[in-house]
Amino acid sequence: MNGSTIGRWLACAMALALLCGCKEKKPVLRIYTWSDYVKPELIQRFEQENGCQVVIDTYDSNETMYDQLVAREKGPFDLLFPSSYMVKILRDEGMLQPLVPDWIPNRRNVDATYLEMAPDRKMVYSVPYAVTVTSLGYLGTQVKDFKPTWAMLDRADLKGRATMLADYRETIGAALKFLGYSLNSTNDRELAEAKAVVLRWKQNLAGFENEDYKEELVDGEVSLAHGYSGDLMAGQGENGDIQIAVPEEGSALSFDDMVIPADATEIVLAHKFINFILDPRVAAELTEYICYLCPNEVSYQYLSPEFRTNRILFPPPEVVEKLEMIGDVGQDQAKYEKLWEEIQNGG
Ligand code: N2P
Repeated sequence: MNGSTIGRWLACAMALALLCGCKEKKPVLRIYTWSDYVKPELIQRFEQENGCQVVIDTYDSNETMYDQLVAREKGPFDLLFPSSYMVKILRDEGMLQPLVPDWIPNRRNVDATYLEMAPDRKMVYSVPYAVTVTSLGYLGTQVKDFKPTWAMLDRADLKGRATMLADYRETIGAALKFLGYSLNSTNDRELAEAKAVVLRWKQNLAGFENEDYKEELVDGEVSLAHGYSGDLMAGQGENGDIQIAVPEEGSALSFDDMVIPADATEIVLAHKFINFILDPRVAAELTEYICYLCPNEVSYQYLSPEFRTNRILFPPPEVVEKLEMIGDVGQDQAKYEKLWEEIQNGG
């Protein structure tokens, strides 16, 4: 066989392999999660290791995700990343399936301190993905005399240069904390007071935003933003003037968890994904990319000193004691929805 015959055979073989490859249908893992919440390289690694395709769709709040699931306009999905209070709502409504513990051996790496605070401590339906400490981000050179207090949102010199989250449990929660109440309050008088505070803040704000505030702070379009800790931290990487503080009146602590919906089809692959994320080295890589702590105790040794000593990722005890987990308020969720509608329409 001469060189050109071998060449032709090789070309044929390659074409055949390509053809077979195209015909072979890869399983597709459909993920519905928050924006900027995965590291693309890790997704590629998972795809390669498991011979699958991962398709990601994003949402900007728990409530958007819930509404989409109910409306069935997207999906079905194989994995969701709701906050713990929303996990409880989904579970109570029969929208989740229990996890198979034996398929997630890396569950043992989850940080027990965080697990103790989680509503689903035994990880029956959910496994923690990342922790958020809701904070205030601000531009150090633009905001004079910054004080770590929600009262910053009242500052007249920041009129039109501040934003708050378009996430009603967070924003009404911030007002409740400012007033000295629980951010899970269901008391009508306390909620009415909180509404009045948010309406007052609204007069001073550029708007309520869940995603755009990060770039706006980076670009200096706004000087103060109520935001999710990791988004603010990631912004610091782009603009070194950004500072982050947790208001002294206290703030929200939330976990986003990995859950498998009841109508998922790639159940084994979804478990493999959860187990992959819980691998200590993967978790450390993810923490450093998304800037939210993956509460994986074994992973902490792999974090760079800069991340390991970060006070937003690992808040000191005096901050932790002021944080409160956003919890499910049951039927009273309707009160929050109504209040939020009034806030959006009023003022
Ligand atoms: C990611 C926001 C996720 C944090 N952009 C909300 N808990």
